[in-house]
Amino acid sequence: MHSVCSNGVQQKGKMLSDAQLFDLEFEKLVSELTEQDFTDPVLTDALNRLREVLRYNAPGGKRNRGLSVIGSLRELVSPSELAPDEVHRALLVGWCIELLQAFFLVSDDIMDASLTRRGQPCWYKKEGIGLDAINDAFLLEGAIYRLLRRHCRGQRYYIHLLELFTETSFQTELGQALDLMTAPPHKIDLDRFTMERYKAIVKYKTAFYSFYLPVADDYLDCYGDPTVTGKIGTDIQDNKCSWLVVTALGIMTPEQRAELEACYGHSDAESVERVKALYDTLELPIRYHQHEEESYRRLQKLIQLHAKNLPPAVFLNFAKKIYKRNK
Ligand code: DMA
Ligand code: MG
Ligand code: MG
Ligand code: MG
Repeated sequence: MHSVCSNGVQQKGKMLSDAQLFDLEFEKLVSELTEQDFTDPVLTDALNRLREVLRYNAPGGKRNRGLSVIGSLRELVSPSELAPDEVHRALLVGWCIELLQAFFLVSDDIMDASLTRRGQPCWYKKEGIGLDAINDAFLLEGAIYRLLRRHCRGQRYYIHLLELFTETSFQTELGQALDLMTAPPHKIDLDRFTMERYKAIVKYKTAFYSFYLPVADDYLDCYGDPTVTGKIGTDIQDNKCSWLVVTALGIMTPEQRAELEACYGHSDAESVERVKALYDTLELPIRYHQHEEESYRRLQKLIQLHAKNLPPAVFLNFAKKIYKRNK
């Protein structure tokens, strides 16, 4: 029997935190998807592949998005009114968000020609995987809807939940399209990099699906420590319209612009270093931290203003996790 407590569930006499419950749920979901759903023996190899794809790509992140579902539920419903199966569904929906994230990341790393993710080689970079990873990304996406169907079909919010996932996916895909078309390889045109375009990209490619404080992502692409972030940045090489380059363009001299023109979007180490040196001269790390603080203050005000019927913690808890993050 499970009995629900304020910040965890008692299981076999042991108190488990939400994070621990979340991890246990993953193992259940993997066996459900790979052992119970299809029993036709001709599918064994495909299901083994699915298991491998799930295990390599879904866990291993910060799990901010996934854990925020159960976290928000606990802000909204008092412990005595929270049924164990509601807790279970919140964990499950949390994993569906992590699967959506995994689906986007597997594809994103192919498109961005990235090398590492979460401290290990990107999935498509693994021996023998390559572009077959495209279908693996589809498997991750498909897994979301099988799980939602199995566990939430009987809920009155089922259709809304499905629409939330499909709408958010589409918004993210539009954001990825903008991100990619603003960064055509070998066609360096700094005039494309405007603050307006930058904001549209981050709003669609990340904010919708993860409440991201926009820009933290871009800063870490250049200044993050790969041993901490688990990924090596590629924005400069990929000619990306990032917060750093857009901000730099707004404050640089014509001479500095000519220098940027000559080395942005090139993948050799010397060009990348020249761009970074330019960023340092323009004191972008300091400007970024000022911007981050301002954004956080603005966010807190907005939350107070608009979170009328909901506990502000639902929004604030997430913002707190990514404010001043280095990962
Ligand atoms: C990634 O944007 C967006 C999605 C939807 C995965 P990005 O390429 O800037 O992410 P990262 O820097 O983690 O590769
Ligand atoms: Mg990327
Ligand atoms: Mg990308
Ligand atoms: Mg990025």
